[in-house]
Amino acid sequence: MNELTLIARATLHRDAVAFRAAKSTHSYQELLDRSADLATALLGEEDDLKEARVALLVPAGFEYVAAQWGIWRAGGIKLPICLSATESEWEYALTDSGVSVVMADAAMAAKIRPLCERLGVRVMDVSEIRSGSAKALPEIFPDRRAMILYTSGTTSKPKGVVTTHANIQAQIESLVEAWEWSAADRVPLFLPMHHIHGIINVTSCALWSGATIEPFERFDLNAILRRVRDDAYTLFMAVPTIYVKLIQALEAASTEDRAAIVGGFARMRLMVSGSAALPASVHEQWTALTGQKLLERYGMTEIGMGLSNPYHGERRPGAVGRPLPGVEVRLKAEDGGIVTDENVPGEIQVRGPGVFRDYWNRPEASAESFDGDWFRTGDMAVLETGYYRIMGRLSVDIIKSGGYKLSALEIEAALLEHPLIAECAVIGLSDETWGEAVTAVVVTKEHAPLELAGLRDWCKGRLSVYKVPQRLLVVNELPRNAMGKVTKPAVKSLFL
Ligand code: MLC
Ligand code: AMP
Repeated sequence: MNELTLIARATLHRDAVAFRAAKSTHSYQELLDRSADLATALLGEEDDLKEARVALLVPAGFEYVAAQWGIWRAGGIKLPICLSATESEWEYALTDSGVSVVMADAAMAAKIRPLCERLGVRVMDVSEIRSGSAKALPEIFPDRRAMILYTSGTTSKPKGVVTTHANIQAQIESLVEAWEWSAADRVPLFLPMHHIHGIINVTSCALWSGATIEPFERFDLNAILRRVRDDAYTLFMAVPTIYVKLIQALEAASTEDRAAIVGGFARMRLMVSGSAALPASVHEQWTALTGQKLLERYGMTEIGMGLSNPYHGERRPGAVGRPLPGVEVRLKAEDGGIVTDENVPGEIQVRGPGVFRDYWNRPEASAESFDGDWFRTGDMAVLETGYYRIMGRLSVDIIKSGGYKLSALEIEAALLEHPLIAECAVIGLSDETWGEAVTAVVVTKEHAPLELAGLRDWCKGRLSVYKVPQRLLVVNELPRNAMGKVTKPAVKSLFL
């Protein structure tokens, strides 16, 4: 069969349960059949979508993956978009990537249709696509482009990270090997499906292995804890904010409930944390509560996963371990030299088959992000007794909140539209639950008063919920250097 390996492998587990949800279960064979139907519907009269961009706006679960595989089997590039984004965020992603079709479930189709009509983009409501009419599908070679994920960074607008099928396969194989995924695994899926953590680490690794995924439409803490207590899972993957929320929930539970839930966590074979720094204190609290030693790993949309504590061996709080299989990592010092010694900091640079192809339609940004064939992550690290430890980011304009990467510049651009804001600087301040809290420091026009609650209300509908400032400081002027440029370290020091 001329299929992509991820999809061909489903034939090894035809009757196994791929998705188990409260109301339905779906086998791997159903995934193959449904994705063929959706591919056929997408193709219409064509033989191959030839890398047309298809946006995906379907909640996590069977239908999401069937649509994802359908796009790939038809030869398209999948662009997953955030279910809770604002209309202007959707518009940016659809126009920047030149999407021709949006695949959505009935509810999301209704929401996005007015925008699509304005943009001249077709909406395909997957709930209207019936089964049974699959046609011959094109052969897809691994060097074809497969996916675009929008990522925020040091530019005010997000950039589309393009990965090929070969990149995706390399990212999956690395994790399946390192963390010993198998068909016996059962994993909950509650992370957003427009980022690699949910798409690759949870869903694609599980499906590669013949494992079972239990999807939740959102992070529904109580529903998840009920299933943990039923011993529903062997594996658990989450961002640090979720572990903080789980600790709070366990501490608030009755002794009896806590013991039952902790038992479920303790019996899992592996619990992973990543996407943002896991404070050593949270790592230690989790071990004290459940007996589980979290495995912390480091990754990025552009590279997949790069560094990981070991599955067997020491899992060190505060550290991210060693390079994963197939990944090469080096540290580049500020003076341009390659770091060869321990305890000397440098920028993490990554090379390997999992590293992305380029940023969509941004040749300059793509060229700048590589140092030869090494990808420049913009994260600083140091090697300490054999393990890497992340020290922070080179850019103060990148904020990580709840595991989401946010651009301070994008939030500043939105805030400057506020009728009372003359100038602003957005920073991330350390926060126990969210890792960093989006914080706005503003100068108002004619010193008009401005309250956080009012600002937050104004932001809703303009910025996704996690980009809305959590803290606000109104000042008479922003700290500037001798050149008149706002200096963010000085802005941060206003809070000390
Ligand atoms: C939401 N809220 C926030 C917030 N996000 N407050 C502060 N900071 C934030 N970042 C507020 C909302 O306004 C709301 O307030 C309340 O919290 C509940 O909102 P919610 O959206 O329902 O929250 P919840 O479901 O609890 O979400 C928390 C979360 C979510 C941690 C589950 O943020 C999440 O799924 N994060 C994961 C993101 C992710 O997958 N990142 C990976 C990127 S890939 P109110 O007042 O209305 O109650 C990557 C590479 C790699 O990084 O290495 O993996
Ligand atoms: P994203 O661009 O959303 O894929 O986020 C990638 C960024 O998340 C990285 O560049 C790091 O800054 C951060 N990150 C991911 N995992 C970790 C970790 N374990 N510790 C610290 N930072 C992390």
